[in-house]
Amino acid sequence: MPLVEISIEALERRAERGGLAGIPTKSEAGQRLNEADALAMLRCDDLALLGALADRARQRRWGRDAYYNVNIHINYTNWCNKFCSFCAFQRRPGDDGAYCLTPEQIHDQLKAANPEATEVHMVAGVWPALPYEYYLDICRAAKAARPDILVKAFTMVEVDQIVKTARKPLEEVLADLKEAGLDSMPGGGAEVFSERVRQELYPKKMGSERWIELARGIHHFGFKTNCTMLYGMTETLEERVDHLSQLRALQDETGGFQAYIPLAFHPANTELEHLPFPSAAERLRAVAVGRLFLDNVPHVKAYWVMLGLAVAQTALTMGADDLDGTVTQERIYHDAGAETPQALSREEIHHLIREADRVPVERDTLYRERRRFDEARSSRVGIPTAPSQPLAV
Ligand code: V47
Repeated sequence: MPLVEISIEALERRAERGGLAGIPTKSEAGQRLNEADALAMLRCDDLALLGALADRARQRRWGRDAYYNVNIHINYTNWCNKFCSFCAFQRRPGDDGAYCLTPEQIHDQLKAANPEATEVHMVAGVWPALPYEYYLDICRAAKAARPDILVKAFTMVEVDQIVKTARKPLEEVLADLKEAGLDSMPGGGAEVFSERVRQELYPKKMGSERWIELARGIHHFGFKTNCTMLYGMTETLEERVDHLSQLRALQDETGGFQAYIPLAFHPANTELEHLPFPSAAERLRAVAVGRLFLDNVPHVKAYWVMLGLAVAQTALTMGADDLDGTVTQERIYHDAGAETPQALSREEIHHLIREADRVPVERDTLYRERRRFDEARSSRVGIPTAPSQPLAV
């Protein structure tokens, strides 16, 4: 029986047993959940119930659609002076494996990359000696190689450095970046907005106030961004709730976040290697709670690179409506031990989505629909039949 036919009374009876009394009624009525509700949901081990509630909220907004895009990741440098304990990607110039791509290299990589890609996602480490022109040049290089591609680049941490390097007001920097080809921004760099955790694990990175101030300025300027939460380090559940609450409050003010992406901490090759990778249940809970609590953020992304394919696919039935994209060449999570493939083909993404009983919808960076693949298994547009074997996870 489809979940939509389960009565509120039945959901409430079950919610009471799971410590979530009242949450189904509020959520179904479109009433905002409060911080105590969020904490109860993060503590709740009735994942099936949470998933069902989140799925109903997703379904009211997106029906059976599940989004993805055809994208390319370019992590333009791993030089970084922030030395965050959770990061396996950072290097100092001269270290083994350290690199910084020139604009020409970025141009050439994009020329050679999947011709169907509509987005390049460029994020990297922070290195103050890189000149202001470098950031403009890499946007220009991307557009020169692929005039039709949308450039989504620079987390708030990178923007903070770019503004310092430019010695100009944020608005002028954003205008320069826009002219150079920037179209939107990703969601990273927020980590978790707890001053206690920041002092312990990433003291050189800016605090939550600056992150919020930059995001506000960027949204007011007119760029859309995403938002994230890096969870599974040493933060408490209360600190996770506070983070989500701050994101929701900013979204009420600006409406500039397109998608929320819960980022599960990958400990391999980091100073926090002793910590466990969040369990599949915890990763799914993070997706479901994101959907239910962040009622004003339209999309919840199941970023398959870090969730794993099976969990990302299941997340499509527990609140997520987006799988990110084909993601060629990602480095940040793979350096931290992610065992997911380096890229997925469009066919593999369609297969994951269809097997979750959803309809693949290709979007661009700004969530404008490009193509809907609502035919059964074979395609009108030449997409081969999905593989009959389950995908490796
Ligand atoms: O800010 C770094 C996180 C972020 C690790 O907006 C780690 O569409 C887990 O934000 N384990 C960058 N996470 C990536 C990012 C992102 C990814 C995909 C899509 C979008 C989007 C944004 O990755 C960093 C940090 O929070 N991170 N190291 C790690 N070991």
